Parts: sequence; structure tokens; C-alpha cells
Amino acid sequence: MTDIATTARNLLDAGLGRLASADDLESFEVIQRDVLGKKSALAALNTHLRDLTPEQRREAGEAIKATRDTLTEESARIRALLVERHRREQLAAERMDLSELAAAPAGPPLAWSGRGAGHSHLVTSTRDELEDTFVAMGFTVAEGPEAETDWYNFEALNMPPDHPARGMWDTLYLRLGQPGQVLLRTHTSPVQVHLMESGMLPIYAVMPGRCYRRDTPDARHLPVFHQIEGLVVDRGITFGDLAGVIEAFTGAFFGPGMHSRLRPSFFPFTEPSAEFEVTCPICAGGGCRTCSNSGWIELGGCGMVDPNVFRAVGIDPEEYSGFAFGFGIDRLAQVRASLSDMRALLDNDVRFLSQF
Ligand code: FA5
Repeated sequence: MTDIATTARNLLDAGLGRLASADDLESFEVIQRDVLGKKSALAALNTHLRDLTPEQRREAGEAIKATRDTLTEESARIRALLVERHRREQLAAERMDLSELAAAPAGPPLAWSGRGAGHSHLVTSTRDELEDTFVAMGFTVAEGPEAETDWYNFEALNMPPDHPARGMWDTLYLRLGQPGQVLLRTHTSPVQVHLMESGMLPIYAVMPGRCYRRDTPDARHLPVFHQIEGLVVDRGITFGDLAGVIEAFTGAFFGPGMHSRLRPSFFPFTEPSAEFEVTCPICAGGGCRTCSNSGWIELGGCGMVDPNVFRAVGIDPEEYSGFAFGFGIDRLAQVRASLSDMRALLDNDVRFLSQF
């Protein structure tokens, strides 16, 4: 073995020992430079290679390379350990023990007493409960944009320009794009169009969200309110499925003994269309002021998806059928909480809100 090869082996042992002795990043950088840097003893060995025979040069060259490779690997491992140790020490130094603050003897008590804690707004918790009920029934939850184009809010829903049914929704238009083309959605039905356009069939989804109408606020109307839409598209879906889902939802959401009924109605995007009513949750069907003594409360609209809507989104109405429904979340919260005036939901009066 050449002297150079022997020296390289010795430098390996010495280098490993020195690297292992580094106890912080700063000392490590110095040691690493000494062991592997341009001015290190290992680098100096290369200058002696030219004095050797080819055979000796190969042997010595291999020994130098093996030493360098092992030291480089070891220095990377030690560096990573030191970086991690440094990070942990820094975290420990910056950690703030809040329990010490709570135990502080002087000054006002800083420990959280639980008093004044907020909770979800009545409309938010109603929406959460609705989502939970539909998810338990096998539906997924989808969302869509609140600013829509005329196409999604009206045209794809079987309401071409100047269709009289557009008058059912007093619309707020935005000064964006072509005049009259961009608007705040008047219902959650445009989300149906987005879902169907995606082409991912079958669909079993509910779509909650905020809606906007040029409605004057009164006891039963807000200009900004919430709806939840339901959409099922699959092969062989019938009106019986629609009635069954509404009835199952009514029992699951309002509780046992609560039922639903459908009455003929009109929506341009469903045919046939219906309004659905549920047993009045205030009087359990016995008759009260809220339900005008009928025992029933109207919740929303529904129907079988119109074939024209399927055509607008590229679904073959000969192969697929489906149903949709939609109702107001604020209106539902109003009925369940027996609120005479829906505007109370927007007053931000903590005395009112904390009751729910
Ligand atoms: C619709 O908006 C249809 N898109 C519902 C639908 C979906 C029908 C799918 C068929 C198939 P309508 O305009 O009736 O329908 O509104 C539905 C519900 O939204 C109403 O029953 C009411 O609960 C609620 N709602 C409507 N306007 C307001 C408002 N200004 N303030 C609060 N709630 C409202």
C-alpha cells in the first residue's frame, strides 16, 4: 500500500472523530472546512499523486476518493442532526407557557372562563344540520359561485332571453362584462348546471349557498338569503323517487311523525313541478298561527329535471332522468325558531342570537 493510501485511511479515522466532536452548527462548519475543504490535508494529498507510478496512482486515487466520499456522507448526516437540534432548541426557547399567565398572582384573571364564547349563527347551524342530514342520506355537498352569468342563472335553466318566467326572480345585475349578462344568483339552481356540465354522472348532490334578490326586506323576505338545492341525475329516476326522498328527508330532519306533501306548481326548469310542504313543526300538524291553521308549512319547490335543461348541458334525456328541489334555509330557521320577523336574523343583537 502506498504512503498516500495509508495517509488517506488515517485521515478518514481522524476526520470521522473530528466531525463527531462538533457540538453546534458553528463549530461544525469550522471542522468540516478543516477536514474536507480546499486547504485540508486530504485535498493536499492529490498534489502528490503525480509522483507515483500509474498502478500506485490508481490505488492511492481510489483510497483518497473513498475517504472523501465517506467523510462527505458523514458530514451531511451530522449537519442534519445539528440543524434539527438547533431547530428544537429554538422552539423551546420561543415557547410561551400560557398556563404561567393564568397562574399570575396579580392583575385581572387571564384564564378563559368560557363566558362570552360565541357559537354558530342560527342560519349557519341550520345549514350544517341540513348538510348532515343529506350526507347521511347518501348525498354529497357541492358549491358554486355567487356571481353568475345569465346563462347559468336563467338560459341553461330553460329561460331564454325575455322568457316571462324570469320575472319570478327580481334580479340584481353587476356592472361587469356585457350589460345584463353578469348577476348575483337569484337561487342555487345554477349550481345544478355547473354540476351537470361537469359530466360526472350519476349525481346525488345538495348545494347550499347565499342568494340575492331585489326583494324589500320584510317579515318573510331578505334581499340576501340562503337556499339549499338538491339534484339527482341517474338512469331510471322517477317522480316516485322525488316524493320518497322528500318524505325521507322530512322524517330525518324534523323527526318522527313529520310528513311531506306535494302540490302542483310551475318552475321553468322542472316538468312536472311541485311545491312541497311539511307538517308544521310548531304545532306538529294540529294547526296554529304560523301555518294559518292548515297544519302544513310550504318549504320550497321541486320537480323532474326538464329535458331542455339536460340538452343545454349535453346530457341525453332519453338515457338519463332526474329530479331537483330547492328551499330557503332562513325561512326554515324562521319557522323552527318561531320568529315572527325574519329581519331579526340580520340584526346582530346578541340578546336575540344567544338564545339559539
Ligand atoms: C326557487 O328559487 C327555485 N330555484 C327552487 C327550485 C329548485 C324549484 C329546484 C324546483 C327545482 P323560489 O323562488 O320559490 O324557488 O324560492 C325557494 C325558496 O327560497 C322559497 O320557498 C323561500 O323559502 C326562499 N326564498 C325566496 N326568496 C326569499 C327571500 N327574499 N328571503 C328569504 N327566503 C327566500
